[in-house]
Amino acid sequence: MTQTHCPYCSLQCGMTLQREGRAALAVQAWPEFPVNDGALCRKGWTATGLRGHRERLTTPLVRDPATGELAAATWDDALDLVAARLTSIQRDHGKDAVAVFGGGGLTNEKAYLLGKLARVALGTSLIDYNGRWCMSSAASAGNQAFGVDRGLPFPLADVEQTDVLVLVGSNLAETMPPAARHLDRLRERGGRVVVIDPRRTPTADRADLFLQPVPGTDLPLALGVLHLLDAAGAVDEAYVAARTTGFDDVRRSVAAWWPERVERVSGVGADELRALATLLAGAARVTVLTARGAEQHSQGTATVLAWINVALALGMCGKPSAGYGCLTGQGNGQGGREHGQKSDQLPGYRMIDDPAARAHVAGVWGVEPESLPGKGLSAYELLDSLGTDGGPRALLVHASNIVVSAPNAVHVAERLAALDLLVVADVVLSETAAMADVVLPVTQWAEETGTMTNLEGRVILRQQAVAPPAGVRSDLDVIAGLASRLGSTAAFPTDPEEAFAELARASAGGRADYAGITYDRIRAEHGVFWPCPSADHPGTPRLFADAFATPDGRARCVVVDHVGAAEQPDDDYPVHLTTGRVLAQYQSGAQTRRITDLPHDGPFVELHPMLAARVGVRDGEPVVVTTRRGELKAPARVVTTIRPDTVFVPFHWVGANRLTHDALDPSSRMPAFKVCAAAVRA
Ligand SMILES: Nc1nc2c(c(=O)[nH]1)N[C@H]1C(S)=C(S)[C@@H](COP(=O)(O)OP(=O)(O)OC[C@H]3O[C@@H](n4cnc5c(=O)[nH]c(N)nc54)[C@H](O)[C@@H]3O)O[C@H]1N2
Ligand SMILES: Nc1nc2c(c(=O)[nH]1)N[C@H]1C(S)=C(S)[C@@H](COP(=O)(O)OP(=O)(O)OC[C@H]3O[C@@H](n4cnc5c(=O)[nH]c(N)nc54)[C@H](O)[C@@H]3O)O[C@H]1N2
Ligand code: SF4
Ligand SMILES: [Mo]
Repeated sequence: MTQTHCPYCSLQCGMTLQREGRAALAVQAWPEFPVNDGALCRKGWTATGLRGHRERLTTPLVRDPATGELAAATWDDALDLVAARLTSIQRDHGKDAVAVFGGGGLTNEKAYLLGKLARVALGTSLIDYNGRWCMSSAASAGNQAFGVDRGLPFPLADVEQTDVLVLVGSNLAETMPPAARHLDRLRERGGRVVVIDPRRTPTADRADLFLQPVPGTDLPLALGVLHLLDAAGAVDEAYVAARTTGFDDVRRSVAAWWPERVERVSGVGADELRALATLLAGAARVTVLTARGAEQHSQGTATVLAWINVALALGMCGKPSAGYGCLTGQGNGQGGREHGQKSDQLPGYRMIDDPAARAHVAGVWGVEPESLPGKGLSAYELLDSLGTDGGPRALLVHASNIVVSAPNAVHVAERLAALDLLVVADVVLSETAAMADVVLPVTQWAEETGTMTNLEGRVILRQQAVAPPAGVRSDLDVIAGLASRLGSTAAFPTDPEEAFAELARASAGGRADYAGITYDRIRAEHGVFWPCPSADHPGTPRLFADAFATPDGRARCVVVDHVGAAEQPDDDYPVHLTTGRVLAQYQSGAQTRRITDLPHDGPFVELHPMLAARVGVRDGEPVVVTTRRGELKAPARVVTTIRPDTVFVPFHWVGANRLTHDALDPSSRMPAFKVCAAAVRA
C-alpha cells in the first residue's frame, strides 16, 4: 500500500495505491490527506487505466531515414544518436540552435534537472514550458503586486471561512471537483459565492450571484466594481494607507468606469454589477480567486491586477480567510516554474538576469556564473522561432503535447516539421511524439518518486508504488544520460531524493526557498509549504499577514486600463470563441483519451439555441467553426447555459487550437486561449 497523489491536476489529491496480484494496481482513498479528505474525481479514480495499456511506450523509437517510420531502438543507440545530433547542430549553428520545452506535470526534481541540462550541459538560453500557457499571467501580476508569485497564499480550505468568494473564470466544480465541497460548506455557513463566466457551468450552479460577461471583459468588470466600492465609501482607507502604494492613481483611473459603461463593454447589467459591489462592500472577509477564464487573455496580467486592486481596496490581502489567489492548473504547475524551466528563471524562483542569483546557482552547480546563458524566449515565441532562419534546429520536449495544446496549432506543427531534430520523452505516442525523430519512453506517476508543489504552495511527495515496465526509464535517467553523452561533468543525479537535496540547496535564499524541506518531513507533515528556509522552520501556509514580499513590504496597486481582446468579432467572424475543459478529460487528452473508463465523446461545439437557430443546426448535428487560422467540424451541443454570442470548444481533442490565435499578453507572454473571433455554419 503506497500513499501518493493523483497524476493530474494541481489539487494533487492524496490517494492510496494498492497492489492487487502481480500486476494490477487499485486506487483507494487516503482520507487523512487534508486537501481532498479522501475524495477524488473520476479522472483520479481511473488513473491506473494507463498502466499496462497497449499504447504505452516501452521502447525508444527512432525514425528510419529510409522508410520515414519510427522503429524500435535500444536506449544506448537512441541516446547516442540524440547526443551526437545535438552536438553537431550546436557546433554548426551555435548553442541556441537547441531548445528545450518542459511541462508543469514534471516533478520538481525533473524540472530542476531539465533546467540544469539546458543551462549547463547544452548551454542554451532557450528553455520554456507549458506552464507559460497555464497561469503565467497570474504569476506576473502576483510578482508585480505582492513581490512573489505563489498561486494561493493560503491553504485552499481557508475559503470555507470567507464571507464572499468571487470566482473569476474558474469552473472548479469540473476542473477540481473535490474542491467544490468548500463552496458548499461556505454556503452552509451563510457565506456567498459569486461566479463570473460566459457559461453557466456546474460551478455557477453553486453561485448566489452569477455574472455572464462577454469573454475577455473581466478587466472592465473589476474596474467597475472598484468604481462602485469607492463611490460607496467601502474602501478600507486605513489598510490602503498602511499596506499599499499607488492606490490614489488606481482610484482616479476607475473614476470613469461607471456601471452603464461597464454594461456596454461586458454585457453584464449595471444592476448585477451593483449587486456584486453591495455584496462585497458589506462583507468582513472577501476572497477573490482567478483561473484560466480570466487569465488566458492578451490582457490577462492586467485583468488579474485589476482584481487584486479590488481585494486590496477592501483590505483583504493578508487577512485571515480572505485575500486574492490564483487556482494553478497542472499537477506541478506551481513547482514547475520555481526551479528553472521558465526562460527567465533559475531555481528558487530567482531571476536569471540577477547577478547574485546567477552566482548562487552557479556555485551549487560548480560552474562559472558567466557560463550560464541569459534569458530565453517564452513558450509560444520559442515554438514560433523553430526552424526559422537563425532559429533553433533541434527541440527536446518533456511532458507536453504541443501539437494539441499550443495556440494556432497548425502553425506550430509546421514549425516542428521544419526542425532537423525533434526528440519527445513521453508515456504514450502523443500527437507530438508521433512527429518526433526520436521518442523516449518514460515512467509515469505510480512508477516513480518525486515531489510536486500543489496549488497552495504545499510541497508533497509522489511515491513509487510499482516497478516500471521493462524498457522504460525516468526523465531523470534520460536527462543524466544525455548530459554525460554531451560531455558535461556537472552532477545529474538519477536518485530523486538526491536530486531534491541539490534542488533544496539551489533554492536556498530564493523566494521559493525549499532548503528546510526533506522527503521525511513531507511524509510526516502531509506536505510542507514554502518558503521553508531551514530544518527547524515550520513552513509557511499563509503569506502576507505582516508584510508583502516587496522591498518596502507594501503591496503595489497598479493602474491598468481596458484595451479589449486582440481579435474582435466583425462581419466575417461575428461570434466569440472560447475554449476550456470538461470534467472527464485532462489537457491535450494524451493520457485520458486512452482511458477506457472515461467518456470519449470527441470535441463538440457548445452554442446557444438562438445562435443554433440562426445557423440552422440542431443538437447533435455537425457544425463548422472557422477562424482566420483554421476550421473545426464537430457535433453541436445546443445549450441555454452559454451566451448567445459565444461558442465554446473543449481543447482535449485535436481541433480547438487550430482555431485559437497567438496574441500574447505583453508581460506574461501568455496566449489568449480564451477569446478570438469565429464564424459558425451548419
Ligand atoms: N477536468 C479537468 N480538470 C483540469 C484540467 C483538465 O484538463 N481537465 N486541467 C488542469 C489545468 S492545467 C488547469 S490550468 C485548470 C483550469 O481550470 P479552469 O480555469 O477552471 O478551467 P477552464 O475550463 O480552462 O476555464 C474555466 C472557465 O473559464 C470560462 N471562461 C472562458 N472565457 C472566459 C472569460 O473571458 N472570462 C471569464 N470570467 N471566464 C471565461 C470558461 O467558460 C470555463 O468555464 O484545470 C485543471 N484541472
Ligand atoms: N485552447 C486551449 N488550449 C489550451 C488551454 C485552454 O484552456 N484552451 N489550456 C492551456 C493550459 S492551462 C495548459 S496547462 C496546456 C497543457 O497542455 P499540454 O502541455 O499538452 O498538457 P498534457 O496533455 O498534460 O501533456 C503532457 C504530456 O506529457 C506526458 N507525460 C505525463 N507525465 C510525464 C512525465 O513525467 N514525463 C514526460 N516526459 N511526459 C509525461 C503526457 O502523456 C502528455 O503527452 O494546454 C494549454 N492549451
Ligand atoms: S481533482 Fe485533480 S488531483 Fe484530484 S482526482 Fe481529480 S484530477 Fe486528480
Ligand atoms: Mo493549465
